Amino acid sequence: MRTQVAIIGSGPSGLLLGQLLTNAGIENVILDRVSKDYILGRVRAGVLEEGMVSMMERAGAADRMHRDGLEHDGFSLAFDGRDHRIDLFGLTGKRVLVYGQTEVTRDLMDQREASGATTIYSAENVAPHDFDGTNPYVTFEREGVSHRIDCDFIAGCDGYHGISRKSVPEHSLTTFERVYPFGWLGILADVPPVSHELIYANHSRGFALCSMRSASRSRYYIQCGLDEKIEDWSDERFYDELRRRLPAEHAESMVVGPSFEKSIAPLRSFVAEPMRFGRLFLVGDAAHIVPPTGAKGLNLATSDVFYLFEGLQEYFSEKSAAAIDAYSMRALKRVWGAVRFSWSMTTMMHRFPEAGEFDRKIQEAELNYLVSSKPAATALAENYVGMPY
Ligand code: RFL
Ligand code: PHB
Repeated sequence: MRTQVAIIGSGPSGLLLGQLLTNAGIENVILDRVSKDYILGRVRAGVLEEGMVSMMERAGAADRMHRDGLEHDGFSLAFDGRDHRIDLFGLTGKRVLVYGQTEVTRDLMDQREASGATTIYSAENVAPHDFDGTNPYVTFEREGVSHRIDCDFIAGCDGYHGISRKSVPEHSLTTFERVYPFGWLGILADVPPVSHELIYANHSRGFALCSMRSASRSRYYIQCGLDEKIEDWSDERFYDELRRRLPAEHAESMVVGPSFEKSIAPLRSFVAEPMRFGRLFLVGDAAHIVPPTGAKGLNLATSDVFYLFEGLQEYFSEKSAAAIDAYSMRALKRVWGAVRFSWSMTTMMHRFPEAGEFDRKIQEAELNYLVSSKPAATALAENYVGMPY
């Protein structure tokens, strides 16, 4: 088989890149090691920046998102027993859209199917080859048969645990990492959200986040130790702990109900540089991970796609490699901005096991500064709604 761009990974990065390429008449094949249903069963991000919303529009996959997504003008920082609202729209003129990654993925899969482009699910032993030369190719197995796809470029959209980054010789890669000493225990439940906007709570018992997927579906998280086991967290225990970390008005009015998803995610910051190796490009989580506190992971994957799509389009239509050559530098500049923001939100909102009284006082002072200074709140808000591409 031959194609112009072989895309490894059918998460949001791979699907979005694939759709933009297809719309521009550039042939591409997507390969994923798991099934479509497995991918649609994953519960991840929920907050989309305006840049991501316009990328979904460019992909032609925005109808359901506009119909069902919830526009949010602000969110709350809860500490000292009360809410402090960050007026995103008032401070920046921009909003965010609350719409789950699962739905983004479903919309992009539907659009891809409608446009007739090829996706190969349940592909085993996917491997990129010869990307340092001019004739790269990808091999994989399916139902015991080996296959080869020759291509002009390979896009590694296969997430943090994928094969693309691991195929790059170690000496060509520099990595930067911070692992946080806690995780997030999250649940999904069909109960109305405790508030119409998101609440990020800093509490002496640990961080909590009240988010949502719709007016009748809530997504709640609490900071937990890395040694916690899901089996030990009944819904009752989870809600009790969540309520203790929220201002009284929310704790009292919270509607509880059975969860249908419960998982623990560790928190880390990670960047691999550069993001291009000859004819292989790393995109999204394959190149970088941010802790979810700033809601940036999915949005960052999208800006990578934007820069790479521009590069590939310029290459195929104008035979110019200038934008491809600039891909890594342009993407990494925005990546580090989001890594810094996510790290600072994480540091400001969580209880660190090793933190002493001094650190706690600094955290309090920082939160008080944020909610009493318009320039400080604006800096937070402009990062939250997303820096321009
Ligand atoms: P994805 O979504 O991980 O998709 C990668 C795809 O590649 C496939 N794959 C392979 N295919 C072929 N061969 C291989 N060897 C392969 N290895 C992997 C996988 O099956 C998968 O389908 O990466 P992508 O597209 O770059 O998208 C990035 C986003 O998914 C990610 O940034 C966010 O979801 C991060 N994230 C969150 N971000 C937020 O903004 N808010 C959140 O609340 C939030 N929660 C999360 C998260 C990420 C999580 N992960 C990665 C474990 C919660 C979790 C649990
Ligand atoms: C979510 O809804 O899953 C979500 C929202 C905001 C975050 C992280 C996760 O910062």
